[in-house]
Amino acid sequence: MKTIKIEGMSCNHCVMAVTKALQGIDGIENVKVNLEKGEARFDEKKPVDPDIIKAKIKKAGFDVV
Ligand SMILES: [Cu+2]
Repeated sequence: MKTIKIEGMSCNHCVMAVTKALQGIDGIENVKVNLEKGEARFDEKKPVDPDIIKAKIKKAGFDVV
């Protein structure tokens, strides 16, 4: 399980957007986004480039910190 910190989430709509963005990345599964903690947890079934994750999150309108 991997954990990343995400900035800019303020409601469940944001949580859904981040969840979808992460689920759309090849190799990532079991995505769980925590609004209160401002973080996302997921499993990598194969190594995923952190830059790809950052780019996807950014495209959804949020920042990985
Ligand atoms: Cu929101």
